[in-house]
Amino acid sequence: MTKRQSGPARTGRGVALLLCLAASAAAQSKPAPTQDQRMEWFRHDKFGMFIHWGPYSAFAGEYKGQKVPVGTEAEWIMQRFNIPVADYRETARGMKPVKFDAEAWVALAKATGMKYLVLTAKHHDGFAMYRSTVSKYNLLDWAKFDRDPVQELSAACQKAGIRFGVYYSHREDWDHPDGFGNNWDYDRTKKNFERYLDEKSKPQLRELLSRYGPIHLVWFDRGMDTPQHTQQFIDIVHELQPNCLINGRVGDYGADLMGDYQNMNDNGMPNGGLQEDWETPQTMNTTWGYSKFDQQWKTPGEVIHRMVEIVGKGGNYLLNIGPMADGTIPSPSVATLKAVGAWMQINGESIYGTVASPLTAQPWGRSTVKGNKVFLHVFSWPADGILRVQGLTNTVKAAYPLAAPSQKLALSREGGVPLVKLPAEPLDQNDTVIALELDGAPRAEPLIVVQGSDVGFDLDYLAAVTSGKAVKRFNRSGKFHIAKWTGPADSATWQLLVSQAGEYEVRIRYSARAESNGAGFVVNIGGQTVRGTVSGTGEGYEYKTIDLGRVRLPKTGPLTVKLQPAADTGHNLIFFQALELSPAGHRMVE
Ligand code: FHN
Repeated sequence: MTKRQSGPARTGRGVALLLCLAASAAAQSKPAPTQDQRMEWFRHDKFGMFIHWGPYSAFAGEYKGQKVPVGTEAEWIMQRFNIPVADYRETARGMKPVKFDAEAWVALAKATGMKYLVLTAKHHDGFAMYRSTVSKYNLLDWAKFDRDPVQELSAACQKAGIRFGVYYSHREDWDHPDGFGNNWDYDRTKKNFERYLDEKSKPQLRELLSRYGPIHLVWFDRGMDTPQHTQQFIDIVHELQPNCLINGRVGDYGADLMGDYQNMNDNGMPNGGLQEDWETPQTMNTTWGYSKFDQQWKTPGEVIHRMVEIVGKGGNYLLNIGPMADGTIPSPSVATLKAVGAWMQINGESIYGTVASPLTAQPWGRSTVKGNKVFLHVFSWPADGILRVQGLTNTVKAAYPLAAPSQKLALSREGGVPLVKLPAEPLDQNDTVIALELDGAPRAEPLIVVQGSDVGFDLDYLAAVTSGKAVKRFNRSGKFHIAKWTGPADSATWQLLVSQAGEYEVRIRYSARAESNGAGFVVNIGGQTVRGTVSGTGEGYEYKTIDLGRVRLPKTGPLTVKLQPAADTGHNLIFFQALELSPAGHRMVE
């Protein structure tokens, strides 16, 4: 017997609506997560899968006999050959990914040791890889393929414990008459960008964030024109999914970071030292979208070495696959990912939850750090079987290969440098990881900037020790700087070794916004004070070199240089690039 409900009948849709309302009420009653809380998983997980997949995959790098050159991006084929919208749409109509298997893709990511996955829900070509009610130009309505990859991947990720994210090209859209980028079909002067944002970009973002369960990351690309527009996209994400992260490319590349973390340029690798959260998107060959011509695949060793370098510098690695239009993942990339996964199975502890290492690159490899352990990644096996850990000042309590923890390795010290007696043979041809247990958090000898024969010093972010709020950052236009200093407690200090006494010219290289006009800073050079006044260089990142006068360095030997704001400003003083000390009359090369 069926029990009759009292009150209005609950249809399936009615129940869903009630659940939705209850969920949103619960979300509203909870305080919004702090940025640190939102970032927790990202800081731990380190390694993600990027997937570029769309109608460009069907072109596979070729249009009417014209080939996208290897080394360039096959997903840009529409733009490269100015393919008319009507033509491109015909190819998009033929997209039938019958071999697409969300669970297999997610299983591959998981077996590789990746912890998050980001799919191109819409790339610059404007085609949605999910059922969109905002635009019929999507895989289901346009190509009549009756499966929704965003839905299937989201479900498969949830099942496998992988965090799911979507890439959404919010500014660039070559299909929409008002979107950015297509000036071959559409007249640039007649475009109403605001209309594109309101009709397509923002509503599609809302769809993605309200239909597919938890979205852990929205990966925007190519920036946005104004901070106001950027903020509107950020607000949509925060309104619909308060825990969701937003990558750095959400905003204008020439303006301050508005996302949760910074992105390097494509395949970008910083020299190190960044004091912010960052991620680098990287390719497996030389393109993001599938190209049948590009066979320049990275080897498992190259992928592992890059991962270690990225993670050892404090970043995240978002490694791309470019499936074919039918859903097949190119076999060379599958083979590489499986080999990386085998290494991760044994050595994942040296990657997940680690932080940047204070040690610089070593002749034999690199290092990563977790708590009181440093993981030595041995890429090339020392001929004498002794690992010299340059710069590490801690007492080493124990050493063992991560692949064989019971095999304790003999320790000694030579001239203050810790030595580890390695096993007879590498345990892994690409990277044998040796764990060192230390007496505390890893500490490194301070970096000393040594003077070249007669060229003086270029004191940049890399060799600086920052304190207070001053931090080393990347600017998305490809440059590194120190920013966020607002008062005298925020500083950068360098240790130098002077080999030539005499008269030196002092210059500073920075970019500054108009708000800093007239603010002062102080450079202390071994007890001598040089003062400067900031003059704005423009709204973007226009680095200028400014003369600060001369100092006399009376003797050779160690010298400390310190830069700090002269007074509290309440905002970032400058985007500092370098202090130059050059023997009088000698200008440094920029
Ligand atoms: O233009 C895109 C490109 O096609 C690709 O999506 C990469 C991935 O980081 N992002 C843009 C270029 O920076």
